[in-house]
Order: sequence, then C-alpha cells, then structure tokens
Amino acid sequence: MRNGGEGINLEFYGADIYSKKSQIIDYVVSVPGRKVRLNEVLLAWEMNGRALPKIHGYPLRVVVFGYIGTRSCKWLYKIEAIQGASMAPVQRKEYLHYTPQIGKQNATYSSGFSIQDPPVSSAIMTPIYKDQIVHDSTITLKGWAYSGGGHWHERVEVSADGGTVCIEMPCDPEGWLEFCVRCWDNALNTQPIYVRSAWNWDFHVTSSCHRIKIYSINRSEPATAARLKALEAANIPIVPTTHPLEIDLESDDHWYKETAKRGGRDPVE
Ligand SMILES: Nc1nc2c(c(=O)[nH]1)N[C@H]1C(S)=C(S)[C@@H](COP(=O)(O)O)O[C@H]1N2
Ligand SMILES: [Mo]
Repeated sequence: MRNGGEGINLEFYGADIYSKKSQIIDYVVSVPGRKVRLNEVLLAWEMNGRALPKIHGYPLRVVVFGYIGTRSCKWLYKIEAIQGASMAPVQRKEYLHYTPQIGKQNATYSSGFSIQDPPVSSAIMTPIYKDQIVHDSTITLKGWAYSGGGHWHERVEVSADGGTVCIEMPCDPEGWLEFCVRCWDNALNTQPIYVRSAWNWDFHVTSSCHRIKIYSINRSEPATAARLKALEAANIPIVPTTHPLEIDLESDDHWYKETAKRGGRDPVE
C-alpha cells in the first residue's frame, strides 16, 4: 500500500459530513505514524493566542506540517491508530494525483496516488491579471513561494520574456506583457513551465508557473512621458486604456514636421 505503507497510521475523524455522488461522507483522513514521530503533527485549540475560530476547526483541529491542507482535520472528535492508510473516502477516493494519460475516460481510484506533500509552487499576487501599470522602467512584483514535505523555497525567478530576473523587475517594453514566476526548493524541485506539461485529472496541486498579463506604460520613454504630461494637464487619467483618448494626439505643427521628415504622408505611387 502506498503513502503510509502497511505501518501504523493515525486516522482523524472530523465532526462534519459532506455529500458527493449521492452519498453522505464522513470527513476522515489519515497520516503515517512516521509523521507523528517526527513531531510534524500537532493538535491545535488556539490560533494567534485566541480560541480556534469555528471556521478553522473549533474546538480542536489537527495541523500537519508539510502536507496538503486536507490532512489537517478540523472539528476533530476521534483519533484511531490503524494499520495502513485510512479506507475512508476522503483518504482513498479524494486528493488523488493521476498521470496526464488518465482522465474521465479511464480514471479509477486505484490508479491515482494519494497526495500528501504538496509540490513547490508560487504566485504573483500584485500586479494582478490585466493591470495597466504606469512605471519608470521597473515594476514591483509581490507574491509567495512554498514547498511541501519539509523542503523550503530557495530561489524565486520572475520572467517577462523567458529570461530570469529578480522581483524588482526591470521592464523597458510597453504594451501587453506576460509575467511568469517559478520557484525552486532546496531539493532542486521546480515548477512545470506550462499547465499542460503536468496536467492531472481532478486538477489537484496544479503547480505550473503562474502567469499574468499586464499592460506596461513606461514613463522613461520620451513619447510616453509627454503623453502622460499632456493627460495630466487635461486632468484625464491614462487608465483604463480602453477609454477613448479625449485629447488630440499631436499638434498640426508636429504632424507637418514628422511627415516632412518621412518624405510625405503616404507612400508615393
Ligand atoms: N473536518 C474537516 N477538516 C478539514 C476539511 C473539511 O472539510 N472538514 N477541509 C480540509 C481542507 S481541504 C483544507 S485546505 C483545510 C483548510 O483549513 P482552514 O479552513 O483552516 O484554512 O482544512 C482541512 N480540514
Ligand atoms: Mo483544501
């Protein structure tokens, strides 16, 4: 048997139930005894010096370090020492990880493996998808990085173009850009670049690189600086860029100069 093998496991009973596929299911999960012996399982009745809030498992919950949240059973009322992993549906039929070849057409509970350690993962929290950002060649990114199973995040990379740079992100280009974050942990685990490269049925612990699209408006570009100044004088914000621009794009004088430089307005026939 995988995940906990045949050895002693601890089975946690939560006081809640849920329904799935027309069945009523008790919330019961288990962790291998090894996890307890390593002091990586605790029982919690307080959080931040106060009684555990109801939503987080009052009066008593389990907290399992380095495992997915599921194993940290809330509203705990019973613990049993059992042989092997729990046969309860939450442990046996939920939170299974499948290879990409397995899907709706062929998935069985026995062909998945039970997720315990979560994979290394990370996300950009700000800016957010489709933000339109006025900056001076640097965009500040904030986010989080994590790894499971007692590993810690060691390196976080951010990319605007496939290269790697740090979190104060030098950014010259303007227009729509894609930012992408990738973390490495101390065991050199890293994240799949694309969601499709590690797709799994049920979509659990999807840890591929998080990507956001942003619209870059770089004030270090002279044309952009001039436009921002003109908009400021007219008291019109640049964002959202989807709103029509209510000022003339250039003076007639500027237009004549620029088209003259180019040898005329349109291509000569
Ligand atoms: N009894 C019980 N415990 C539970 C759950 C639940 O539905 N019932 N959900 C689990 C899942 S999937 C997660 S992610 C965590 C969430 O804990 P939190 O509410 O403190 O964030 O609780 C876990 N423990
Ligand atoms: Mo969860």
